[in-house]
Amino acid sequence: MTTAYRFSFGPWNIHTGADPFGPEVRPAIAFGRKVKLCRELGFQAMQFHDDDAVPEPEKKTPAQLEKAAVEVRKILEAEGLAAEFVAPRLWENPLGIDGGYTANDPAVRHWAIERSKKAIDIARGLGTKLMVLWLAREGTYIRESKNALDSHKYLLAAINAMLEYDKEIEIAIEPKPNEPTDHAYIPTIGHALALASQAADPSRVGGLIETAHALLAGLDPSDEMAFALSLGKLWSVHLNDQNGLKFDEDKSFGMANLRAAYNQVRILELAGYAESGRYIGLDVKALRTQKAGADLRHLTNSRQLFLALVEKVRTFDRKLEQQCVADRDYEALEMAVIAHLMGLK
Ligand code: GLO
Ligand code: MG
Repeated sequence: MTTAYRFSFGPWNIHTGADPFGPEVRPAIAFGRKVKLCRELGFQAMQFHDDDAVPEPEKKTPAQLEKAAVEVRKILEAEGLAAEFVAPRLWENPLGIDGGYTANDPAVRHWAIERSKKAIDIARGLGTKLMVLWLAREGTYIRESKNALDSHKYLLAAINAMLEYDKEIEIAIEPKPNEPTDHAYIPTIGHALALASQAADPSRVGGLIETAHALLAGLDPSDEMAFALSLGKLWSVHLNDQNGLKFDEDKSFGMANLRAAYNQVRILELAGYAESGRYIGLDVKALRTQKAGADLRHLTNSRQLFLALVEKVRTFDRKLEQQCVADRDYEALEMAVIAHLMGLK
């Protein structure tokens, strides 16, 4: 069995700290330094928002975008890194305040699609064909403010426009049930893949599952992953953790729900995810109040815990598992899992 898991994160995962009620607690780190840290910390790829790679994409032509992205690709390659994906960051532009693809204003919907095409130009320059759609503001705070029947048609039209713009590009939808909106339109991977099945080319639309997003939907992240894996549609993951229904914590992987983390690793192992060549993305953030100097530990701890859990999955007593299942003795199976995780004899 290979141990060759490949890891990635995005520039937003090394960030300035603050909570909504307090001052920044850490200085920002320049992009060039983040790239070096990426390699030093044992990661193989970086993930990008379009404007992480090329600032102000709206002001540039497709050729300019691709050229600028090629320069970023050279910086990555100098460190032996690849770009995993590009995500159009619609949610930070004032135009997209009420959603982009599902905005009521047709001019905004047009802008959102054009901006997504620019993200595709950037992906081309970076040398990746994977686009991630985190549908941040594609939902509502007030249900009556949009017609949800139309919203789903608009989402499909936007996906089809991207597939049409570039025949190579593949789209992974990253579902999330809430935050920043109250209700998001694509809350789970089931919704994402149902939409994908209706796209002009369903073979080029899949999903990215984030642990915390499944937890926020009250679902088991490993079952969400299994659903996508069974359809050949898990094209990336955002492993992290979430301590129940609170703010969007992006905690280090396994730090709140160790057993659930074990089960995510177990399902990835059972599916041979490492062999698929897909990345283990860690969408984790340093604790809001963590001071500078110790603010990279969320990445290294998450990676270390993931690899430790791979070992735990591989060394679990399969015979005992089969015996417990055959005997329908689930108390024994559960205790065996916990004893294994805790190193009890
Ligand atoms: C926020 C999302 C966000 C996306 C990223 C890539 O909750 O998880 O971090 O993963 O913007 O699209
Ligand atoms: Mg994410």
